[in-house]
Order: sequence, then structure tokens, then C-alpha cells
Amino acid sequence: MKKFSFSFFAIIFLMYFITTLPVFAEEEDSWEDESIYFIMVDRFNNGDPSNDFEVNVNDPSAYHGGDFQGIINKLDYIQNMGFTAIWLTPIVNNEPGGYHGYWTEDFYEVEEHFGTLEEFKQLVEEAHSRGIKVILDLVVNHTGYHHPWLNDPEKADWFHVAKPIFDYDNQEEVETGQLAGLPDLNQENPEVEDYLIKMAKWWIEETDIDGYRLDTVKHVPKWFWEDFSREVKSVKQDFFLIGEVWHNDPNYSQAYVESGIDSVVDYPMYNVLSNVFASPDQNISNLYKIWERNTTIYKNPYILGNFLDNHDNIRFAEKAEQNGQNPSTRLKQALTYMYTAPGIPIIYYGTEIAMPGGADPDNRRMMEFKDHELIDYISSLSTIRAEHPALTKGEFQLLYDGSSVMAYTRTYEDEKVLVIINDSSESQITKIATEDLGANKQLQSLLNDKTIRDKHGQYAIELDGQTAQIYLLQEHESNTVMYLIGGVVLLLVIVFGILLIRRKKVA
Ligand SMILES: [Ca+2]
Ligand SMILES: [Ca+2]
Repeated sequence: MKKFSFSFFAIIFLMYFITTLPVFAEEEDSWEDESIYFIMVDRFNNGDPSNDFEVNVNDPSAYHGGDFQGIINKLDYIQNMGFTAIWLTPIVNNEPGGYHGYWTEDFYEVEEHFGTLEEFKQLVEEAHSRGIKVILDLVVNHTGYHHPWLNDPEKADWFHVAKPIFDYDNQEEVETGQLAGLPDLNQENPEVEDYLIKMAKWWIEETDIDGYRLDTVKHVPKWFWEDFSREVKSVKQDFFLIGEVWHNDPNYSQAYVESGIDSVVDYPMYNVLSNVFASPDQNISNLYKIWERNTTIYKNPYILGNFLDNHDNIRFAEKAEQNGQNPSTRLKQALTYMYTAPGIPIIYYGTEIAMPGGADPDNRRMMEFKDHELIDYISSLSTIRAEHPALTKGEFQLLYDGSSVMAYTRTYEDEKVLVIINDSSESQITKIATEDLGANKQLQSLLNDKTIRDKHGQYAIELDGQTAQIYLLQEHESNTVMYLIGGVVLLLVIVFGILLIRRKKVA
């Protein structure tokens, strides 16, 4: 009887605490949890001057000296900003002038300006030891202008007939025409298809990379991507494929996801992000419209790649400056959205120092390593994102939709995070009804130590012009104290109860 009573009370006591404490469940990692740092290898960091032939840092079209050793030297820097993956521009051997990597000369060799295959393997190993995945850029649409196959009679049928793409609405032309005059590979030839797929599998087996960023996806037929994805993904578990489908219609891009490519970089989202945050007085609610549309089109919109900058477009900081905006202020807001809305944030090297840069190749300037408030801001956002699964997996709900203020929640299991972005240059008070978030709660800022309680049936949240805030919805502190007092009282009752039973037994 004594034993039974003790267990009985102990169970009640435990249940009380279990039901009142927040749940800390172990989360399984998946690609929506990643954040990617995108590096143009030649333009990042020169770690080995011994491979610096034909290097001229004053010529934007020449090699600048960046290499694998340079990336290895900066892995701590990348890790400290919280990135969980790096995407590198193509590393295969390029013809002269191909500093960017997109002019393949040999699909199986490493570009000598970047280092050796052994050094690349070391880079992958060093990245993995820091929990950083490696994604390689891969081009299977074309080769460089002077690829040796062009002079090989046995490879006469390896390329499409040389003709430019005139009509981008004609899919056949898009797939068989030459992009920027580059020799277009003939994937319809089974030998070519076989070569490209074997090559892609070889790099995974040989170097243990974790994913491919696929270049010029829409210029290669969908049936090829079906075969490619199936084969390549069979080599390594959870191998990730993210494609570049440069198109404004998500239905068009979705067709490639249907072919087996896991995800695409979200160009329509990029256009809106860039418009809203790099120019004044845009309608911020357009961001949610893009998301809403994505949910009706993509089977997993949570793994789409979100970006503000890349090597093909004018840099955000440049655009903001041109539009009379403060680049760092605006980047903070845009980054807040990217790290708290669904999708994988992809940050192009240099964004963390608000690097300016016009059209290609000016958007590919050599990286400068210096202190910058955005480096600290990105690392804070990464920490918040890593600690709150609601921000990666949670349901996305728009709470307040003004033209200049946007408020939304991300909800996952018991966790709810509220994000507010004030896009106007004036301070704004956003009012959210208590019933939308719940009574006896408080909003705890994850960016500073401010807390907000509801008053008169609403939470009134004031934000300075062009700022953003992230709040965790939690029980009000007084509630926590009440739970603790409740727990102690219950414990006393249990102890008293046990003593009483004992005394009765003795008596
Ligand atoms: Ca070098
Ligand atoms: Ca093609």
C-alpha cells in the first residue's frame, strides 16, 4: 500500500511538470534547416600564391587568385556566421579566362588555379568536420567555347547544331540553342547522357560532396533531369539537388522539381525581395503573395532557395544605394525575412559586408575580410533560426498585412514566433489582437531583451522606421512563477500524504 501510494503521487507530480513545461523534442535535420553561403571560388580568398598564374586583380575578367586553400582558411569565418552549407561555383578545369568556372575544358579535372583534387577533398573534409555541407555547381548544358571534343570527328554528334536562342518562349530552341554562343551538348545522344551522368556520380563518390547546384536547368530536357536525378541520388543518401531555373513562372520551375530535382532557387521571390527592400515605398505584402502561390504549386515550398544576391545580378547594396536607401539598414530587414520565412537562405559572399557591385563582372569583386555589423547580424539570425524549429519547419501565417508593415507567425508544435517588419521610414505601431496570440502570454524579443504584454485586448508593438523584430511567444513570467508555486504546493501535499499513510500504518 505504501509503495503504491508513493508511485501514485510521484506519477501525478511528474505529470504536472511534464504538462506545464515546454517540450524540448530532438529535431531531425533536413534540408529546410540549412543555410547556404555561396562562394565564387576565384573571388573569395587567395590562400595559395603558388597557383597564381595569369592573375590580375585589376582586370575584372581575369583570375583574381582565390582557391581551395583560401576557402579552407575561412571555414571558421563561415561557421561563425552560422552557415551549414557552402555552394561553390564550378571547380572543373576551364579554358583560359574561365575564372567563374562555367567554361568547361575537362569535366574530370580540377581547375589548376583553384588547387588539386586532393586539396578539394581536404576542403570537403574540413567543412564536414565543422558540420558544413558542400554543394558543387555543375554545368551539363554546355562546354567552354574551345572544348577539345569540338575538334574530335568521333564526337561530331555530341553537340547540337550551332544556332543562337532567339525565342525564349520556344522550349525546343531554349533546349537546343546556344546560350551566349557556348557549344550546346546533345543530351539526346545516349553516349553524351551516359557521360554526363557518370561524371556527376564520379564527383560524389570521389569527393563526398553533399549536393549539386545545377546550372542552366531549363536549357536541358526534362527527361534528362529525370534520369540524372534518379542516378545521382542513388550514390549518396540525402544528396541535394537545387536547380537554377531562371524564370518568373513558378509553374514552369515546378515541372523541373517534378523531374526529380529537389528544389530551385526562387527567382520570383528574389524579384520581390529585391524590389521591396532595395527601393522605397514598395508593397511589402507582395512577399506573402509569392509564398501563398508557392504553396499551391510546389510539393515542398520549405526547401526553395531564397536569395538577395548572386553572380548574375546587380548586388543588393548597389541597388539600394542607387535608390537612396541605406544598404546595411535595408539588408538587415531583407535578411530578417529570409531567415524567418520558409525557404533556405542563400547568401552570396560579400553580402555580409554590404558589398556593392553592378552588372557582371562587377558583382564578382574580390572579397574583403573586415568587421561589419551585418556579419554579427547574420550570426544572430542563424542562432535564432537554429534554436527555433518554428522558423524552418513551422506553418507560415500572415497576421497583419499593411502596405508598409508585415507581421507573421511561424508555428511548430508548441512554439510560435512572431516577426514584424516595418518597411516605411517612419516609426509604426502594429496592433495585434490578444485572441490571435492568446492571453496570459508575452512576446519576448529574440534580438534584444524587450518583452511586450497585451493590454486592453491587444499587443501594441512599436517599431522604428526600416527595422524588423522577432518575438518568441511565451507564457507570461507571472504564469511561470505560478506554475512553480503550484508545483511546490503539490510536492508538500504528496509528502504530507505519504507521512499520513505511514503514521496510519504504524498506528
Ligand atoms: Ca591562388
Ligand atoms: Ca541545351
